[in-house]
Amino acid sequence: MTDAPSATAAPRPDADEPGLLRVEFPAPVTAGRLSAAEGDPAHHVALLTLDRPAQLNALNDALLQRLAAALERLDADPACRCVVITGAGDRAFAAGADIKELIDQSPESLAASGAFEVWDRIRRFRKPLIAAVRGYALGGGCELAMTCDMIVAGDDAQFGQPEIRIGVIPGAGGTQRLTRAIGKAKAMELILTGRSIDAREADALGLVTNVVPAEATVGAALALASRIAAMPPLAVLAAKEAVRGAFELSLTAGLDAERRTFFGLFGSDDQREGMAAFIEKRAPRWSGR
Ligand code: CO8
Repeated sequence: MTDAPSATAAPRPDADEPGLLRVEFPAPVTAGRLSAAEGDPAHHVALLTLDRPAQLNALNDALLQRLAAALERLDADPACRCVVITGAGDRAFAAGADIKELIDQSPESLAASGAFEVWDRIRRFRKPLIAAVRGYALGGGCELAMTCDMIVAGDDAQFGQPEIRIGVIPGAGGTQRLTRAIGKAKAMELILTGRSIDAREADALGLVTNVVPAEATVGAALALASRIAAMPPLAVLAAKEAVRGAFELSLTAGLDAERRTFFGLFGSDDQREGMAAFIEKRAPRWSGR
């Protein structure tokens, strides 16, 4: 165990605990996925691994701070075009916020600590974010997966918001994101009873992008990320922002924003290149401008 949970400690600095988060950029080679070729889009994909397997990757403050810092670095790095987040081991993406850190908190300590602002930092990440979920994605773990833009689920995945069973409610977006993802009737049932759902039910409810055999989860998420990384980078950022608008804006405001963004892309080199390549029947070469 590399990190000793502390119920009352203030947020801890990013650098003093090894092993909380593995950052691999570019993501590691998996059989046949990453070629040595310069233009391979897989070179533009990063893999972040929540790394507390003995605690089922429970999200303590130090881990979340490190995750937010890693995402901020990758956001600023033009070589990175897409990020996959997964959990170490085969039992969990993350089994929730670290209950051992939460147990002694008070309304005042939670409000004063600013610890939850880390979720806003994660949410601000501009590039596509894919959760590769094996095993438990519960509580804050389910909320982290839902903060991502897509979820690739292994067939052993379990999603749920069990906070009600320990006397609280979801606190990092679960009541809002789960309800938007699967609708009020189902979200109410899951949040009010704490029942978990398996990957098949999550798929049927529209919570996840796809379900794959458990061992193939990270590979499938990296392959999806590579397909996205092959797309023109500016249009990818614009598309993510526009789709997010569907969750946050009125229909009129969302349609306005989409139109403005669409028009704006006609000032990019990649728009001219993409359309010229189509007409000339050749592969496009994206400049990201
Ligand atoms: N926090 C801290 N430790 C945990 C957590 C957790 N959420 N989940 C598992 N662990 C630890 C266990 O304490 C245990 O450690 P140890 O070996 O030292 O006792 C180890 O991980 C293995 O867990 P179990 O022995 O319990 O494994 P089981 O296979 O018996 O059970 C379960 C697996 C069903 C997943 C079980 O561990 C469980 O119910 N975990 C808690 C799930 C939960 O309630 N999650 C919600 C937490 S509250 C929350 O997420 C609120 C979010 C608010 C905002 C987020 C802020 C960061």
